[in-house]
Amino acid sequence: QNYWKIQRTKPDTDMNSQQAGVENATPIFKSGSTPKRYTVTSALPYANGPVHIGHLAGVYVPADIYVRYLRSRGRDVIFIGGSDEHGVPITIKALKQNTTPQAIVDHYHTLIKDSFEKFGISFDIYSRTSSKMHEATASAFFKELYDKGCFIEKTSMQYYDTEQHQFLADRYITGTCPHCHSEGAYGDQCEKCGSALSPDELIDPKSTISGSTPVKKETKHWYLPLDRYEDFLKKWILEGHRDDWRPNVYGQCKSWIDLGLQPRAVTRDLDWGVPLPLPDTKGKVLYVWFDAPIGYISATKELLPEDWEKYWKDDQTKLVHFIGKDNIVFHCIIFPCMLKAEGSYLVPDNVPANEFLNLEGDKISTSRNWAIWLHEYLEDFPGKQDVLRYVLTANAPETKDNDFTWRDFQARNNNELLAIFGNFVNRTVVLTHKYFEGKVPSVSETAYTEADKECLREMCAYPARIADSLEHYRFREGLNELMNLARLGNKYLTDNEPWKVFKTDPERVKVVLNISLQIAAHLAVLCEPFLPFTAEKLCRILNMEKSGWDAAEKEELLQGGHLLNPAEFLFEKIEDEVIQKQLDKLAAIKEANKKNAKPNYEPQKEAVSFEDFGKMDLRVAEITAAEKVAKTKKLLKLTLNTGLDTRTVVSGIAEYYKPEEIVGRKVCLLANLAPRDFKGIESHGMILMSENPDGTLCFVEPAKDAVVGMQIR
Ligand code: B3M
Ligand code: ZN
Repeated sequence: QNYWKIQRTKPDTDMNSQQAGVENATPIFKSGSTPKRYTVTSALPYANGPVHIGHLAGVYVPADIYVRYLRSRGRDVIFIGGSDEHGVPITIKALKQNTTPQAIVDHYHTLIKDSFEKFGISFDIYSRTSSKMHEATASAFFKELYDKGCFIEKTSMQYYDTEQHQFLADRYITGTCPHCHSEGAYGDQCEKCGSALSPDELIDPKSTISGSTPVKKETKHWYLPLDRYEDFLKKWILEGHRDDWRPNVYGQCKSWIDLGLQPRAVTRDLDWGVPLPLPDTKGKVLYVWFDAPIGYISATKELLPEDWEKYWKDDQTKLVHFIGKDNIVFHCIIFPCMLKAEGSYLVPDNVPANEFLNLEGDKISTSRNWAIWLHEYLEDFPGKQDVLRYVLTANAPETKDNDFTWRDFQARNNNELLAIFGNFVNRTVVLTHKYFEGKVPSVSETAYTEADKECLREMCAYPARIADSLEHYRFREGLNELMNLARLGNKYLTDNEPWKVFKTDPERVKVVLNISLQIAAHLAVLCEPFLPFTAEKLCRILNMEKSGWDAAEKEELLQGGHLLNPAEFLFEKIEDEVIQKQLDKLAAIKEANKKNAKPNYEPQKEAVSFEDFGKMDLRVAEITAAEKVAKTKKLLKLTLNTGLDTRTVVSGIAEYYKPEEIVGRKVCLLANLAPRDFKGIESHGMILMSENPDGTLCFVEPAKDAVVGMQIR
């Protein structure tokens, strides 16, 4: 039984201080107005493992495209990153590896920082939350809210592991999610449905340290009363950002607010974290999700000791948080309530959260090593950072979860980057060297045909078109427009066939190559946010200075007579064996997972009466035909001989069985399950399958001599 002795944070504070931090003039950027400066943050990755392609696609590549574009427009922008070094995932890893949390974060902070740098994620600072600057900033922030009476102080009964002599919060406790009923939800969040939880809400909680069932023990914590900021959130988000926040973000905020906000604990009984700046609170630290977002502020202070406040407190500053969808509630509800309570900080103008990226049809999972790790990619594909940036942007999970496959990676490199972008630039430069000693041919506009003029008009429309996509965080669309510019050049060159015309009309070829070179130069400017390594190489080939976005509004970027450098390949073909090696690596990981997977014995369900059991019509059936259900990955349409009749049953086993290999097999059928519709196919019954520890499914098969149609009792 939880009991709350609600004590006012400071007895002498009067009642309205309990409303402290609610009625204040938090600076809010006027959406749509022109910002004087930008503060762009990207989620601080936990320093308990490397970065993988899901992080890159979800957060860091879009953020980097956005800031590179803003810099290219000459805007005043700071890009803030860093490692999130507190939190239970880190202490659990330290426990498992018999080392200290500091050793864990030192190792992974360096690995992450280094791999971001090599991948061209262009932070202005990449800091860390175990820094002294952060500890001072976060504890001062907490103390300020405490002194203003913003917190509720509450003594309550919390879960405690008697074997480990430790309170259980966040990832120290796991159980069934009360909302989506999936296993493995944590004390602070369910990763499956994104709900923020408190340990008390978990069904059948267990300690993740000892596996034991925890007991309740009294402890005191401080809570931020989110419910007090409901009016502010409704006005700021539900009214103010209905049209410009992504539907997935807006929708999650709306359901959170509509569900009714509860006070959230902002402190924990842990010894790894920012210590509480209050007397007699040894062994208590700030909750990681209270301290981590303040990491954006402390990193800014580190970067700009004199000027940092302009980037966090001036309503001419546009604040944008790049995150994954599992961080929405923390960046759109909890952190803004903290900022609102403090009163002088900006709240974000936009939080363009991406959905999740899967790998070869399966959820990326650190614990199952089911990922493509950035540092390993950089080793296996030296010089191919832009290929991965390209593929992750082209497949970005901007509105729904998406899938990365190595075959698609290879196809996009070979058929798009190489065959369109690279091929166009290479032919243009090689022909200019061949026919005009590498000099941009001088031409007069009078020599332009109508088609030439149309092509140049099209080319000059791209800076504004791509800019519009990027200003509105539509990065896939922006990249596709960039490739349309490359397609425009490729088509123009192919249609004009300078290699054929040169013999008879070299003057014409001068015009064709001059225009093609202008397109190549525009690509060098406009591709930089997406493909910075390619932009650098292309500028070198064209012997041109890196120039800002607005230069690309001009038609002529390379004057007649300008000397190019020797041609180089921008991209190279990725061969099948290179991809096969990666696929073999993943197959080995899948195999290892299958072997090592520990069975998760689900607790026995509640008792049922014999009568209830008797209502089920279980019988032996035989599969007489099987086929895949079109446009689905998981479904097979089966024809069954049940002894009673021949019927159709749809079964979600396509990932585990090929149709041709199961015809003739006997199965256990639940024959009287109410019919259900799957993609327009009516299914009459259900085949019994068992789930293996690694999540794969297998048949529950009757004995060889079982007779088709007979009852199973
Ligand atoms: N460390 C990342 C995560 O939930 C989390 C982000 C903090 S941003 C302030 O994976
Ligand atoms: Zn859930």
